[in-house]
Amino acid sequence: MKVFVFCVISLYCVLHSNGNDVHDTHVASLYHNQAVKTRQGKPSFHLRPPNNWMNDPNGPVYYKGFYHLFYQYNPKGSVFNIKMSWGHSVSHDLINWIHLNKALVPTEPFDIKGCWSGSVTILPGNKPVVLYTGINSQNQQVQNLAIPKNLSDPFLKEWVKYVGNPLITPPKGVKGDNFRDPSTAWKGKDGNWRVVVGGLRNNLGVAILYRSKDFVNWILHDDPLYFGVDTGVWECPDFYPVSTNSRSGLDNSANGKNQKYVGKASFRGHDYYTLGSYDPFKEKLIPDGKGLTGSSSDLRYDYGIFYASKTFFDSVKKRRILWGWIPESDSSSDDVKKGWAGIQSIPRQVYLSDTRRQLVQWPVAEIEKLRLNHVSFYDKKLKGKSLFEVTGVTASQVDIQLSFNLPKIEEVEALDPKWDDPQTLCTTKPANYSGRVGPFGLLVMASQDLTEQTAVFFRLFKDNRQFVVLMCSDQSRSSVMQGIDKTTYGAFINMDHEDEMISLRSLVDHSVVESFGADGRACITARVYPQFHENKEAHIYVFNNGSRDVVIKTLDTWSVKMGRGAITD
Ligand code: DQQ
Repeated sequence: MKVFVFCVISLYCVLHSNGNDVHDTHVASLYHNQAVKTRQGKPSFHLRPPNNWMNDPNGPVYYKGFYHLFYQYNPKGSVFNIKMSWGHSVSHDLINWIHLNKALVPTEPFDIKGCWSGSVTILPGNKPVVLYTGINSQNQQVQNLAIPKNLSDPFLKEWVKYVGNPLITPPKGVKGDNFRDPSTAWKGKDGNWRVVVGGLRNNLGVAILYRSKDFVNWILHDDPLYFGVDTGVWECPDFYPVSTNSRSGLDNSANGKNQKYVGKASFRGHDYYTLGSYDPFKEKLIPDGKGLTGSSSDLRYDYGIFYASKTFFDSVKKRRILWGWIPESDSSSDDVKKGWAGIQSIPRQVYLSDTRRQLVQWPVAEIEKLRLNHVSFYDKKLKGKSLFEVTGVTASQVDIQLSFNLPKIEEVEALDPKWDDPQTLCTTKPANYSGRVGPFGLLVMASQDLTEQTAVFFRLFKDNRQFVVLMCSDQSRSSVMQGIDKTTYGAFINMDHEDEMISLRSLVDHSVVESFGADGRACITARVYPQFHENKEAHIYVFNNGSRDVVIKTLDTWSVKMGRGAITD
């Protein structure tokens, strides 16, 4: 019976027993009829393997009808171990997943101590290849190549490591344990491939550039493509063009007129990016601002818990999609008890904002296929110091979207110039700290008596005649349990003069709360583990703890059903 349940739920057996029929309608209806209840904390529509530890997304790519996501995976348990493998899942719609066998495991002297993060590049003739970091027998980080065994297999189940590995070893000035995570490669006008590898060189965080004619022989470029001072080692660099006049994505090798570039690096627990222009002659990303410094003024993909992300160009739907690792914030011993740790974010479409000063992120439209039970209303006044419950949806698996009218700027408090760190401001002014306009927003994963609650909210300020919105995710009361990281997160959102309202969307999936402020101009992801949820259903409230009334312009919410391939008990 257990084996049967595992087969139905993971789809593993569907794939391995009846000729890869992933569109099997019978199995699909089994999924769709499942109750939305799962064990406490276990997400239902976020991707993770059936069990064990997962971290970074690796090599996302579209190939012959399927999206592939590889990921850092410890097959031996639910805690990190350097001897990582590449887990592998495929999907025809980014939402319903099939979990496959591991794609790469440590076997050779050039990766015997671990197959670490890397990327996929599609070579001419639609040939995907993997560049990944191997931890070699001397504990050095080296860059390796792997190719699919059978290009006619749309699942790309088997991968062959190149016999000439490693292709790249740590250059001068880079220690063997500070050199990793090759990016997707791009081709310059000269026909040569380029790739960046993260590292630390002479105390600078660096995206180290290599060039190659044949993808096998790589030549170091002396200067990094971009770098950061006082940031520590860079992990998982990502470099790609974005269109300046459309939301469509661009191929990594695109080099037309209307584009800017994104240079991203993961360090000190966050994913920072800069926008800029790319000088292909000097091989330099020239940042629009100060570049990457790791300070609170840097742009971040997500101001909560989200790391080691990677993007890819979806050549079918012409969009760029971002994945990030969302770690747990409970303890390692909890993870051992649970038997799993780490999930992937909902894939997010990324594009340049109209101001061209930042990126905007929005959950891929496919997630809307999982929506059930629409509840909505419009133009509702929410008096100061009041709240109401949103009913009619399953509050632990919910997609909730609302917008608030902005008041007259005269009504708003001035932002003190000393308040330059949004996370500190959210921590000192949490959800129960009343202001003039705000805090207002959502209480999610809340117990009925509100003893446990996660607050995602806005607080409005002005800087001269311009609105500055503080967006917060306050986990301080998310659980009565101890041993959980309940850090509060915050971000500033610069509003445009024309803005008349501010929107908030939260995707709540048991222990995950992914929130998108101002149509995706700021994102905050949190993990929460309320105790009540072991036995009772969650509640969701809209609240206003400011002294002034606010007006909810629109509220739309849906229960979210389980994605096919989601893991339950
Ligand atoms: N995780 C991988 C490394 C990478 C780090 C190891 C980032 O390749 O630098 O699992 O989370």
